[in-house]
Amino acid sequence: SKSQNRTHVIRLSKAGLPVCLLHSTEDVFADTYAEKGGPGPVRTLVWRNIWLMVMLHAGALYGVCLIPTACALTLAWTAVCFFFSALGVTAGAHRLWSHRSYKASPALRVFLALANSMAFQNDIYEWARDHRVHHKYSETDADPHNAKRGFFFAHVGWLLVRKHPDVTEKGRKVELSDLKADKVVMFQRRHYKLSVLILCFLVPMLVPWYFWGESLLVGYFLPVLLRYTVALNATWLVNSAAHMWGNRPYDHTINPRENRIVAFSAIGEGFHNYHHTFPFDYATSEFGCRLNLTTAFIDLMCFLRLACERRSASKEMIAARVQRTGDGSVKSG
Ligand code: ST9
Ligand code: ZN
Ligand code: ZN
Repeated sequence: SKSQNRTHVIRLSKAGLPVCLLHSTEDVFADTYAEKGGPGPVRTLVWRNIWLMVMLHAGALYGVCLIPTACALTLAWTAVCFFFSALGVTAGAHRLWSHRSYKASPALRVFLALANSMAFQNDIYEWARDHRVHHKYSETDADPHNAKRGFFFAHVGWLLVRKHPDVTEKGRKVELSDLKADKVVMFQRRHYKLSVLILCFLVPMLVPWYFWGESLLVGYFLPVLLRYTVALNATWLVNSAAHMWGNRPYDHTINPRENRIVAFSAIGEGFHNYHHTFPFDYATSEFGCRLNLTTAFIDLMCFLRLACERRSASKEMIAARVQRTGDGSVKSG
């Protein structure tokens, strides 16, 4: 279609290399898909997931009650675990593997895959597959966490029911060959359960017990359950809050918004109007490291020669887009 051609030209002149053609349009909104309309398919609740999510959040609340009894080092360790697992999602599954917004050395990819298992948000392959479908079919039945179905569905409800058949149908056509060719991604997928057991549960719990004599109870409820639950909700806020509240300086025709509270809690992932407009930009924002620890991390990795080829939208491209489709609001960098 016309709009896809336009996207192609932009992406090509930006990256310059035909290599990027392979998946260059996989994260760009496709206006060719029409929802079938009429009554939707039945919503099938997955009781196992509902039960696990309720238990997880109850456990996290108990973790909050245990905070006064924890060693200071355990609290610091909980924050460290939050930060590493967040990076595994933001710098890893999201900016590297879903959007290919920069290149990472094998050593960095191994680190990010380990951090990603610590985050326990589905393996990288599944996360990136769902996320490419989210960008391409945003706010339609084929969007795994379609925000048109309300805050709760976009936040966590989508993980508690069977997927809409359009998600799977459209998802099958999305280009994933780059992920299949990535040995680190496929290794993590093959050994996902074991890696989650070790990195999301055992390591965060046993480190405080072994090194400074924290109780296993506190080790389980703070750096494991509370940290995991907070990171999940921070992530989900990008799908719920940042698709509902905030301004739209880059494109007022789409739902995603600029939300600074989400940007802060999701270490840089709340500039969501910008991100859906320029999904290839490694910073997910035009304001670099502002409220954006993930961008600072990727910059540090480039400085250490562990990453390279950061892609970003040019000042001219942004200004032209703001003129053409922005809502005229003051930007929230
Ligand atoms: C979690 C993920 O929380 C969170 C992701 C959030 C994304 C945010 C994005 C925002 C931007 C980035 C911000 C980062 C901020 C980070 C901040 C950090 C502080 N395409 O799924 P199944 C096929 S996970 C193509 O079982 P059901 C495929 O063949 C939390 N095909 O469907 C598949 O088989 P396989 C923990 C697809 O039965 C088969 O269908 N995890 C696609 O409908 C069956 O798939 C959980 O809670 C597709 N898109 O079940 C688990 N999808 O995979 C939750 C499916 O083998 N998940 N297929 O190839 C489940 O239990 C199930 O998926 C279900 C649906 C019940 C939800
Ligand atoms: Zn989104
Ligand atoms: Zn994205």
